[in-house]
Amino acid sequence: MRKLAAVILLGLSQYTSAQLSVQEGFVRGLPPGLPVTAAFMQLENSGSKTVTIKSIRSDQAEKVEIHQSLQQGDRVRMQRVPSLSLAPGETVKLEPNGYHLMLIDLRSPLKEGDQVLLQVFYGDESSQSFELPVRSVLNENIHHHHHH
Ligand SMILES: [Cu+2]
Repeated sequence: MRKLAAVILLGLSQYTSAQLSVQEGFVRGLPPGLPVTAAFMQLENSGSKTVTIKSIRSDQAEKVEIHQSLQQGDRVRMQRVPSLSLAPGETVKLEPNGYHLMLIDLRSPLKEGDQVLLQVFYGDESSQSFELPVRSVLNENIHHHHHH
C-alpha cells in the first residue's frame, strides 16, 4: 500500500513539472552550405505555473539559442535571450519577427521531410522533447504568397 502511494506521488510530481505544448512547429530548411537555420512554433503553457525555457539541445546542431528579432528603425536585428518564460495560460508565437530558435552549426544539411528533435530544459530541472519537421524555405514562400 505504501509503495502504491509512492508511485502515485511520483506520477503526480512528473505531471506537475514544466510542460509546454507545441503547435505548427517547423524548422526552416535552407539550401545546403548554410550553417545556421531557425525554428518556429507556437508554444502554449496550459499548466498552472510559469514555465521557463532555460536551454535547448539538438543532436543536429552544435548549439540552439533563443533569439528575439527587434525592429530598429527600418532594420531588424536579432539578439540572443537567456531564457523564455510563459505565464500560466500564455501562448507565445515563435516567428521570424519575434522570438525564434536558432540552430547553429548544423551537423548536416536539413532537407524537407527530415525531423529535428529538440530537447528543451526548464527552470525546474525537468525537460521535454519536441520533434519538428523540416519545411523547405521555398515552400514557406509559396505558402506566404497563397495568403496574399
Ligand atoms: Cu535568430
